[in-house]
Amino acid sequence: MGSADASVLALSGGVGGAKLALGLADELPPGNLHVMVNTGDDFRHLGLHISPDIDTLLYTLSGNANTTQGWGLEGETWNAMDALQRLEGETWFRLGDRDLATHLWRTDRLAQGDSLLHVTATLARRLGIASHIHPMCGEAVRTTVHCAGRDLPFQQYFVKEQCAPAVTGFDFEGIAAARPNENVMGLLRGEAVSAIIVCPSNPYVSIDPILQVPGVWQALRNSRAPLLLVSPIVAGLALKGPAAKMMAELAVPVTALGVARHYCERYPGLIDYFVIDESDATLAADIAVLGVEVAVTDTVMKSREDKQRLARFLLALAGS
Ligand code: FO1
Repeated sequence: MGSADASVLALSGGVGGAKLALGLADELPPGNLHVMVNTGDDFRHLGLHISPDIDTLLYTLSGNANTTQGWGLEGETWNAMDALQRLEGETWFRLGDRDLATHLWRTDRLAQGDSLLHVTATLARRLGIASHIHPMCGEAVRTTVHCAGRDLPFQQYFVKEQCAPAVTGFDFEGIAAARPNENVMGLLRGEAVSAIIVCPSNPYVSIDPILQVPGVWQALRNSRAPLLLVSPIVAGLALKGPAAKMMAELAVPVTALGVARHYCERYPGLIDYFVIDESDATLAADIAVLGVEVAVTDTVMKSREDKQRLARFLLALAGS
């Protein structure tokens, strides 16, 4: 690290990724963090364009996230949802009163021809965020979850059915026609990136969609910056969300080794450092056989200090 110009590129889904992004933003000079965010969870609901992972990043980095609930804004009120319920409208996906302003504004800007890339950058600036939040692409990519006998749009699987159906696979509709975020690709070409950090997000539905936008994982692999990936599985459990349940249903060992194999098989040569929790230290030798450096540290982020400590560890590792 060292240079004030050195940027860090993080890849993130929602909650788990946003925690590390917050730690990185705290540790880096303002404006030096770039986060490339999954948009496979995006969907249209009640006529509005919802970008859940982008909004989790926006609300977390601006200090407004409801961290207990895991999504939406702190101190939210629900008058619109209550009124919608009285009208017997759809309320399974809950949009808070202030959160609604984000979706209304975004939907209106997109309808006027603005791009998701520009709309997101403007939202971040207006929320006072110095870091750069980059949707993985501007085109619509929609994650479909294949479950025994039926295919579910992501939010129906995740929110309406509470991740209960057993999964058999995933598809990212529209991905073949997607073009990677040009700002991120420009950053990678310009060689100002000193580290690429894959946050501890869900491999299947948060990080895979980003890496599978045509050209993205190859550009990351070809970058001179070291790529560090933090395992989202710690001691056989996902710290947040359905990753562990999905792995079990796909008959993948629910361990950091299972995660490492997933990435090393699909994206050969991508990972330089695979970062695991101290509780998984015994897996280090088996992971190293896959051809990556293994680093062991406390990866569990409960407090703000935990997030900053992990960020410092990763930045030091990238500079070593
Ligand atoms: N998650 C829920 O579990 N229930 C909700 O009602 C819900 C509403 C919601 C509204 C806006 C938004 O940006 C996100 C919202 N989420 C909700 C979270 C979201 O569906 C998931 O956390 C992500 O898609 C998974 O990363």
